[in-house]
Amino acid sequence: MCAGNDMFHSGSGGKTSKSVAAMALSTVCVVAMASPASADLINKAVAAALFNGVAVTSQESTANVPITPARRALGVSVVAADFDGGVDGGPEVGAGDTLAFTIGVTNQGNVTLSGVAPKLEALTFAGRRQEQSNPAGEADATVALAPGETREFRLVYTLSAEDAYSAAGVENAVASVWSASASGGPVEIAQAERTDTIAAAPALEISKSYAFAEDNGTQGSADAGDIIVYSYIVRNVGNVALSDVHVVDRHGSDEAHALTLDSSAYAGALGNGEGQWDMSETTPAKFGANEDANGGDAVFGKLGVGGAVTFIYTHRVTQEEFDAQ
Ligand SMILES: [Ca+2]
Ligand SMILES: [Ca+2]
Ligand SMILES: [Ca+2]
Repeated sequence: MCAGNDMFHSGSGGKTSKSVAAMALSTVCVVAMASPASADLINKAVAAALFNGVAVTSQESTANVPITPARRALGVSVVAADFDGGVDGGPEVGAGDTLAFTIGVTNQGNVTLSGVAPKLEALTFAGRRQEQSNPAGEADATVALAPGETREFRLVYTLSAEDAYSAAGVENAVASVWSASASGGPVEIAQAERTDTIAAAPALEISKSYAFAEDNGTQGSADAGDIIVYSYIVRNVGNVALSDVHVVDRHGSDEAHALTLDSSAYAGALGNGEGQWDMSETTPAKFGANEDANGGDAVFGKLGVGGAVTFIYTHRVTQEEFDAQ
């Protein structure tokens, strides 16, 4: 590199064969080069001038400047982790929905690094480790980072049924550990950790139907004394298991209700006779199991996600109920 003489920096051994005044009329060239095998920045300076059109040069003056050792280091931070429950099915977070991580990777060393990418070290749902490799996204991009530079990567993970339903409603049950990588040799990396919660979304759906077991008076219409079999299919459409599932069916249009059929208040045996409740599993749970340890009542103990149970009540229409319409 060549510069005006005001840029001249003296090192050691800066002798010249001509006066400083002569040099002031000319330029000073400083040659700088770095050797990868050396920890020094090698400098060789030569002074040059003219005297009556004839070149005058000095000897070489060397001043090797020690350079800072190369340090390859990446810092990682989890900038954000966003669940999208609307990808698959309802708005609650469940199977097929996504968890998008935004990972910041910073070059904390003093040399440019290439092939930089975030790396998922571990992802657990309610303590169960997910063995999938990196989530889909920009992790495969080959990125170069200058010292001090940060790049954010977005990676999208798709939840399995087991991921979603084992962790839903459990505080900080989703845990991730992140690091990063770069090409061209070892890199110092400080890992980053984060925990997240899949919000519980308890939800039930009921579908009611009826059929006449005894149809007196007007056919196909309820008369006092008819026997109607009511069926209620109750489905868990949320993302968490539900306990003590039962049906409350209020007959009559006024506030007092002429009759309330409440399966949780039933103390008799299950069956299909008049005045009896019956109950059975209709659909297995998508995750976990439907469980009803206590079979002696008309309350279903635990309905798993996606599971359905059918309640049946065999009812003789009362005069009061008929009058209340
Ligand atoms: Ca969903
Ligand atoms: Ca009838
Ligand atoms: Ca029960």
